[in-house]
This record gives sequence, structure tokens and C-alpha cells, in this order.
Amino acid sequence: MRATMMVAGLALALAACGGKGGDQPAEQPAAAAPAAAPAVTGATHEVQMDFDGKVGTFTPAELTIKAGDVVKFVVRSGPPHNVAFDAALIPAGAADVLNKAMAETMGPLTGPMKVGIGESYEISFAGAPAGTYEYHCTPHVPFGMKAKLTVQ
Ligand SMILES: [Cu+2]
Repeated sequence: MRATMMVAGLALALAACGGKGGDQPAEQPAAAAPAAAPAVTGATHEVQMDFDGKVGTFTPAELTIKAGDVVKFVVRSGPPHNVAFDAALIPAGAADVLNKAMAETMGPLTGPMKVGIGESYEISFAGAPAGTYEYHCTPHVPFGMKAKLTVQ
């Protein structure tokens, strides 16, 4: 028992030591990570998200962009809204790109709920394969909240 406590104490001391001494080396991988992501090269397109109690809509419902563009989804009315892609309705290879590009996901290809008017969620299509991407808002699927993006 006593030996275990001593070992634990030693481990703590070592961890504290490593924390202080490790400041500089620890920053290097974090700084290198963003450089690995494909560069955002193009325009930012806005898509408004609305729900009036009966119908949920993305506006525009169809949008054509170029790989490297960013789409900014903005809550205009009737939140919560999110952006979720259907794995079966996007081009081959797109799921990997999107899962890396989407922040704070609730699940695969599923963005977080945005609850405030004016809140937004941006997805970079840098490195995204060309083709059609169908997506929806999870809570408003029963209200027809679906839309389509085409990446050229
Ligand atoms: Cu919605």
C-alpha cells in the first residue's frame, strides 16, 4: 500500500515536471495541424435557414459552388437548425473530407444545433470531390427542410 502511494506520488511529480518542461515541444504539433488542411481558396456562399412552424427551408435550396469555396449556413428564423449530409447522397470520397471540415459534429456528417437567430455554421469544401451533395436539417426533416449543393 505504502509502495503504491509512493509510486503514485512519483508519477505526479514526473507529470508536473513534464508539463512545465514540455511547453515548447507540445505547441509544435498543434501549430502544424492547420497547415495539413487543404487551403480555402474561393468564395463564401451564404445559405439562410428558416422554419415558419409549417415548412423548413434552406435558401437557396440549390447552390453550385467550386471546390475550395466555403458555405456559411445562417439561422434566420425558427431554430434550432443544423446541417446534416446523407452518406448515401454525396459523392464517393466526400464523407472523409466533410467529417474533417465539419466542426463540433453531433455525429458523422451531422453538424451541431444552432439555436440563436444570426448564428452560423461554416463548412469549407476545400478538397471536396465534384458532384451533388444532398443535406437536411435534422429536426426539420418532417417539415421538408432539405437542400442540395453541387460542387463543380
Ligand atoms: Cu431546421
